Amino acid sequence: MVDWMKKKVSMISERLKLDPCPIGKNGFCCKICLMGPCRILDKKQKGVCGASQDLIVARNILRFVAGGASAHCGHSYHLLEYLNKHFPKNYIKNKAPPYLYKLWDKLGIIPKIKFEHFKDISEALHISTMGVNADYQDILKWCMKLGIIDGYYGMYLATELEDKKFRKPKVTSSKLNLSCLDPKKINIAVHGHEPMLAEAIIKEVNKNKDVNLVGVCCTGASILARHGIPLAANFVLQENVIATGIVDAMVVDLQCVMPSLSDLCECYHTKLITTNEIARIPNALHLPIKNEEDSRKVAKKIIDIARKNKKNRRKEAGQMFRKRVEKPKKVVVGFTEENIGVKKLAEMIKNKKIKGIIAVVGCVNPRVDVKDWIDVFKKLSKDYIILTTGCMAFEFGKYNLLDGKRVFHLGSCVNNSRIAEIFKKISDYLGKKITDLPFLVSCPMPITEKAIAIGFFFASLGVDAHLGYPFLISSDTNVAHFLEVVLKDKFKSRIFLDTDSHLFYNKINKGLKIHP
Ligand code: SF4
Ligand code: MSK
Repeated sequence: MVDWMKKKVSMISERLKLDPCPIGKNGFCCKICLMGPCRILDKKQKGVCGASQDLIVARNILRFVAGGASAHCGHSYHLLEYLNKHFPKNYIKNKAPPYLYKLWDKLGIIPKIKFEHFKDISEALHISTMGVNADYQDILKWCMKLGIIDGYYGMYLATELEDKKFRKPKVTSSKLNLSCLDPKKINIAVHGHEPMLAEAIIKEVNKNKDVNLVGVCCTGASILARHGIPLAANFVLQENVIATGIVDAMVVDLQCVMPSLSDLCECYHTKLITTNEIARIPNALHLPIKNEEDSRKVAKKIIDIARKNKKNRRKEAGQMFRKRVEKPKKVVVGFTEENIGVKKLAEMIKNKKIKGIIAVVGCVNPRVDVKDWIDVFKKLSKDYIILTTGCMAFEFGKYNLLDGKRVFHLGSCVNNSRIAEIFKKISDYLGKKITDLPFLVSCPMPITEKAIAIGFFFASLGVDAHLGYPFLISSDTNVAHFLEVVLKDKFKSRIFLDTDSHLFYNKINKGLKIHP
């Protein structure tokens, strides 16, 4: 970036100098009412209203999970509207293992009627306002309820609708990193999470040989899995896509789109285009889509805009790009619950050919050393099969590990439902409960609320969920103890924190079913 640009805009590496608040990071800050914010660092201390540290931590977690569940459920709801379909009836009952459905029903944590799940998300915000629910354990039970909602009405439903409409992925090879951009062609990047418009753009790009399409984040992971469209970047590298200077249009839908893209586009020639009614960004061109017909028209328009904009690239941009860009990474992608070979995996577990299956999911938090964690999972992949999605999957690709032999790419974040299906199918095949099998879900560096909601979903299935960044839990609270130990009573799973990758490795290497 040249000097005048640096004055105008900063990149994420600069902004990371802003330290995270050490109190908020552990969940000890309550700003739910205006007598606060109350910062409760001591177990004996109380907020102005009398709320304990445990209550404050639990309420903060619930609000986080509610945010995540609203995003995933919003995604599937947008798909239903786009496809002009209704909510399927008895969805959770039809999808969940019957013994789990019975348990959840007994605990009163499943919504039964359509739209009830949106009411539950709203109710979670209600119970965590000042002076409503003061029982931190009950609040954590609500987190499990929202986890179930996130899993089925969010991730499962979104994946199912996308598979039906846009086809189920097939195993294919592709490439990944910024080298997917082509200085000779018109470059369009699609970014966000809802792939409806991206699918329409693919069709148009196929008719325009001078256009090169790349993906970013989960919209990118989705079209990588379904069509082998190269993936340029994950969340943390999204700004770098624009900073190549050769992207003529960056098309964003929603979730995980940095507001800074607007500032960056002012410094480069890239046209920023927003495409979802609820996700507007200042200075971007807004072309919202509501249905397939809109998508077709907008896709054509975007190609025209990008074509006209190509002439505004800086002259030296192509040359600079060629000088700096590294070689593409080859990846094998497109695995699903149907083509991964569930029986083979089950037999490998039964015959002790592998110690188990670890799903490595979620974000890549720039505050954490990602290479360190990738090294740990690489070592673990000798004894375990690794399933991966979302931004973590991109990192496996970056380090040449997406080989489809020990490490399997299963798509975007909503495609975590494929992981749940694989666990369910293996347990059916072996005639065991999910919780009795050596499965683990690890989210070593969460960023978003969605990542935490995913953790609670897997815990509700009886799978242990590891988190590698503090995310509002500090290990010496009753809340952490409840999630790690008490949860086991009902759900036979635990949610635990391990921020040290080497300690994590030593623990996991001994076997997944060794609980504290
Ligand atoms: Fe403080 Fe209670 Fe208000 Fe939270 S709800 S800010 S703990 S007074
Ligand atoms: S995009 S949710 S930063 S994985 Fe799904 Fe990546 Fe996390 Fe967004």
